[in-house]
Amino acid sequence: MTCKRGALIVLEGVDKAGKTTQCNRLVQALQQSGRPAELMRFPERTTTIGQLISSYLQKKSDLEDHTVHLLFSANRWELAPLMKKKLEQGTTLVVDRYSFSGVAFTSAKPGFSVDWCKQPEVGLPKPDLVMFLKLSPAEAALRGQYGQERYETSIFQLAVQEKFDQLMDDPTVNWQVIDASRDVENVSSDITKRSLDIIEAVQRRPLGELWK
Ligand code: NYM
Ligand code: MG
Repeated sequence: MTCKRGALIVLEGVDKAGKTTQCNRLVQALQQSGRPAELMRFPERTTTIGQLISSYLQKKSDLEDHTVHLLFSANRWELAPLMKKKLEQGTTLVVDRYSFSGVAFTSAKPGFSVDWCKQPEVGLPKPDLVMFLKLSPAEAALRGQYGQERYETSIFQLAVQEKFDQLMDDPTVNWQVIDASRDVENVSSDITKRSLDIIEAVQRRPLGELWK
């Protein structure tokens, strides 16, 4: 029997869209259906690089904007070998944010182009499916206050949403927009169905490289 590779599935969206909840539910649903699946997230705050990022996000330290962008990217690169290994072994990875958050958040800052922001991401494992959990700013506001971390303001999130819109206009990436305003169960079953389809489809397809 040939070993079927796992799928690389990413959930993206602005803060409060429900990514973390949906990633957890998806991993559970896949595991319950007998498919090997694991959760990953970026930033992965437990590594040495991740700790620098976490301290920056919590405003415990300041980092120059280009520097922090490259640290977010380095945090993905340091986990890329592990990701490839798990995918090859047949485990599907469900990832809470990826390069798209990296590009959208930094390019929402003044003086950063989308093109510059993409460069350090080129060649990373390419997601087989990126689901964008779409929630309007008005609906996000109904979900309560933003947290205390850097970037968690409605004005910045609006700029980030515009950058995501720009990034989604890219036929080289398998973007699928999910209406995240529905109740948790509806969103969850939608996401699970799309994931099962892609897991089936990628078995015969090699893993790609992002933006290459
Ligand atoms: N973020 C996340 C970036 O600025 N660049 C990145 O590459 C990634 C992956 O960090 N506001 C931002 C988006 C979020 C924050 O939040 C991480 P969380 O709640 O850990 O997903
Ligand atoms: Mg969060």
